[in-house]
Amino acid sequence: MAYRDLREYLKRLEVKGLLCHVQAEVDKDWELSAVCRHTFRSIPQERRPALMFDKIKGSTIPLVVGILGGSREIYATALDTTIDGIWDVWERSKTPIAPRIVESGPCQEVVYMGEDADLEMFPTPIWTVGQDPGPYHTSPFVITRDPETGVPNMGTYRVQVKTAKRAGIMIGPNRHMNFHIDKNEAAGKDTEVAIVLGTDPVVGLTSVSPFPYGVDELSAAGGIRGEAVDVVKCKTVDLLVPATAEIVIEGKIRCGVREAEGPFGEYAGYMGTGGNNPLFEVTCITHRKDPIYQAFLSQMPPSESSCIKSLGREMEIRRHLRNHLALPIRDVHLTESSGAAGRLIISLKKQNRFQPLKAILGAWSLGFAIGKTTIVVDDDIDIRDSFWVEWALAFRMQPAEDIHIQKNTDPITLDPSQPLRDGKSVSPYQQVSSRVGIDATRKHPYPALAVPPTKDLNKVAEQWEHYGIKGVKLP
Ligand SMILES: Cc1cc2nc3c(=O)[nH]c(=O)nc-3n(C[C@H](O)[C@H](O)[C@H](O)COP(=O)(O)O)c2cc1C
Ligand SMILES: [Mn+2]
Repeated sequence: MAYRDLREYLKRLEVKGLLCHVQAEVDKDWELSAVCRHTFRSIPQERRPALMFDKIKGSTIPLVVGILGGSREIYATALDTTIDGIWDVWERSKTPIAPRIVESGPCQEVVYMGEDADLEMFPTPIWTVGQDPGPYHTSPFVITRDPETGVPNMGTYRVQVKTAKRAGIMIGPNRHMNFHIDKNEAAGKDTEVAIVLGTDPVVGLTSVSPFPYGVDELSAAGGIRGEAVDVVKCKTVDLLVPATAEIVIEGKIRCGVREAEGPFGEYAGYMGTGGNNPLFEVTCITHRKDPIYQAFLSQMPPSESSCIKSLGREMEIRRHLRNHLALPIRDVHLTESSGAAGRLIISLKKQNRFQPLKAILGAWSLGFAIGKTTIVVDDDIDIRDSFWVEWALAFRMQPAEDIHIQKNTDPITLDPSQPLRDGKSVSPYQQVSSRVGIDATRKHPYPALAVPPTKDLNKVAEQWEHYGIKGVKLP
């Protein structure tokens, strides 16, 4: 049974001991972000809890963060599975189930129209204090519709709350919402928008994951849940939103209007430049009684953003390499420190010498900018442990033969190492990057491993206590 809503899911996190309530009153304008940073920096991923701030200064609305991507365990719980089951559950997105329209839903229990619709009524935090221009929604599920086909799209794009009525949205190049804005603007029209905050967890996971253009993320979510997402009609725009959402902000992107937005502390760990970006004007706000506000932690890795992105993208890459290119892939990993973008590691059970390069080029051919450094290793290497990846790089790779550099590739737009042009930084639309692929697989028969015989290791493990060496966790 799929989770009905955010609340049911939070209960499950609590039962599993994965949600920590912060009962002290916290100031969202400086303190909250620092509490999150310490939590993510100091608690290793395997033990990191999601956080629920019960008392935000000046607000009656609690805030949850880390609830989708605080850790892999949390992500698996969101999908109602185990870490090993994530792949199979995610595969269900390939058999979508269309949303089911219902007459009414709790997301519209409280309605604010016109002047009463105030974007500043929520405890929206300031994330990089002193550098972000103001509060940002980091976990908006932004729904728009293709004006030609009528197919909806949902994606997560940062939203800067500017005033009670206006917000800025940063939509990267090739993001699907841009196609809708472009088509509407060509016809001189505004773009209707619904910003959804706080839903059943699968909806959020599909909002941040790359599906091909034309796939309705709410249908993909239905497929994963094994049950349609119930949706209701918005009050002021012609869009459908999850009926059990905590908060829905309805409004319009003004045709042809662009305004300063950002800068914003980004997932690469640096300030991302702002720019002239679309302007959103609110027409209506609806929410549940006693709503819960959801945010994603981004900025410096490790973050919720990099954990979420790594899992969604790893699955897409793995699917492509295995299912389309028939490569014997064991595992695919986008590292947390690279913000699940810059560094891609692939392990495979090599059958011939062409497969590592094929895996590298196959991953690069996907439409999202990942793997500026892509490393392929044999299937005996644990690619989630950087120690063993470095071991493979040290002893299974010869630079003159095994490094492949590709120029003129699409960029990771928030990567500050982009070369300057005429001494100036280049806009995301004009950046051109390059990539390196490293084949760190064995190219010929290798000497035996220099470790004690397995039978001796096993025997010693069996009688380990007898040696009195404490603090060792044997495999
Ligand atoms: C925490 C988080 C924040 C994100 N912020 C943005 C953003 O501000 N702008 C953007 O274009 N993409 C952002 N993304 C990536 C998009 O959500 C992602 O690429 C998604 O697939 C976009 O949907 P679309 O493919 O339907 O356009 C963010 C992802 C995460 C996990
Ligand atoms: Mn999409």
